[in-house]
Amino acid sequence: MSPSEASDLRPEHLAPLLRGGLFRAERYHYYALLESTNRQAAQWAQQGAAEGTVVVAEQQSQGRGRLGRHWSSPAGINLYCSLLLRPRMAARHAAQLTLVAGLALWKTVQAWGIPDCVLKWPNDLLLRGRKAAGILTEMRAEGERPIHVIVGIGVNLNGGPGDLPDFLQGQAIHLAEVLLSPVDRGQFLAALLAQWEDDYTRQQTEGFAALAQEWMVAAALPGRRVHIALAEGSFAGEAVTLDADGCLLVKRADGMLTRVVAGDVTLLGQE
Ligand code: BT5
Repeated sequence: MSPSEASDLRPEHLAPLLRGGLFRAERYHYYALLESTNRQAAQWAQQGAAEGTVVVAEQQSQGRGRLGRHWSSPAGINLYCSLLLRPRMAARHAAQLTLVAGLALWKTVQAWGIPDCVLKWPNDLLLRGRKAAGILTEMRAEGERPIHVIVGIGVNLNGGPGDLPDFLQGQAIHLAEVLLSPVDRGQFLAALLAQWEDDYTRQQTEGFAALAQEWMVAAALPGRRVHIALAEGSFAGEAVTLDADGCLLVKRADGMLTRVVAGDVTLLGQE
């Protein structure tokens, strides 16, 4: 990693790129090394930090995925960032924010000149069938009211296969492997934050339904047959839409609508 690659997420580089709405320079916190940006953002939240606080680290020693899984976070090449939100919505709908983040990320990657990326419900961005990014949403709530929500986004940007641990070889990919040139991490983050703010504002003012169809398109799902693997078994059907809880509605062959709360969704060939 060269110093210039390392420097482009530093506040002095990023501040002029931020457009100054929700995500302002004074709410941007940059670290060389953290256990987890989500963890640090939660600490800021407990101390009363404002919505729009952003935590970024060059490297994470205990980057987190869902269900206690690990997020590989080598230094200086990728993006590890967490957004602190104080949304006006029911706590049970917080999974929508994972979907909003995915949509904003998908649009940002598309605008970067990578048209063949696709969202995988609920929290992955795939490129050429491999995982390029993941989202982890964590919440503290009192009853039905979220006190804060942390949306953590990890994007593989400038690494190559040699930066991945053995167990991720063939499963993960970096944007630069597709672009064949490095991504300016500061520009990418600023674009992502601007896009996130637009989509989040829509979700907060119009409701998630205003974004559901866009999300379905970003996941290449409308009208597609999908295979759903659940803990209790699997089935195939046609993806219909996302409901207010962020669950995927799938129509089975017998016409029955099934609500997928947690499961693995695979696209089947067009029939
Ligand atoms: C996720 O979990 O995909 C959510 C990842 C969120 C990471 C960000 S980084 C900033 C913020 N701070 C944190 O501590 N976390 C967030 P999940 O769907 O559970 O996927 C985890 C799985 O993805 C692992 O079990 C691996 O198989 C795979 N994986 C781990 N690191 C990866 C990487 N860098 N690229 C692609 N796949 C990876």
